[in-house]
Amino acid sequence: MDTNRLSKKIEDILNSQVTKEADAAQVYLSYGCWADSKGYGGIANYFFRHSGEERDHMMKVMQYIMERGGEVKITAIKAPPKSPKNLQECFEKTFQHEVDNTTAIYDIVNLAHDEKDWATYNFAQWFVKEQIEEEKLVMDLLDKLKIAGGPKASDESLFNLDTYLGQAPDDAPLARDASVNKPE
Ligand code: OFO
Repeated sequence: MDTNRLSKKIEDILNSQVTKEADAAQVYLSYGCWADSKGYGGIANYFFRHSGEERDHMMKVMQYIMERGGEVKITAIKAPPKSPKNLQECFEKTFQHEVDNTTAIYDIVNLAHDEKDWATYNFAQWFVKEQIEEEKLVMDLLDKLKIAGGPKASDESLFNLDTYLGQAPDDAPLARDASVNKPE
C-alpha cells in the first residue's frame, strides 16, 4: 500500500526547498567568515546564528516530507557566492537571497493550492510568516548601515553597528503583533 501523501510534484518541490535552505545556511556561513576576516566580530556572530536558523528550516522541510510518507533526497549544495566587496554589498546580497527564498516558498504555496494539498499549504504558511520576518531583519540591517553613514560610515559608527548586531535579537517584531500601546 502506498502511504505517500505527497504528489510527485510536491515531493520534488519540497526536496528542492531542503537544498535551498541548506544553500542559505552556506551563504550565511560564508558571509559570517568574510565579516570576521574584516574585523566585524558582531556581524559574523549575527550571520553564524542565522546560518543555524537556515539549517533549522532545512530540518523542518525534511521532517515534513518524512511525516507525509515521502522520500527525502539529500543532494549536493552549490558553493556560496564570492565574498562581497563591502558591508553594503554584503547586506544587499543577503536581502536578495531572502527575497529569492520567499519566491521559492510562494511557489510551494501556489502548487499546494493548485493541487488542493491543504496539509502542505498549511505547513508552508509557517514559512510565509518566517520569510516576512527574515526579509525585515535584513531590511533593518540595510537601514542601520544607512543611518551609520552608508559608504561614508565612520569607524566609530561601524564599531557601534557591529557591537549592536552581535547582540541583536534573532526575531523581528511583526505588524500582526503591533498595537497602539506597543507599536513595534
Ligand atoms: Fe530559510 O529563511 Fe532565510 O532564507
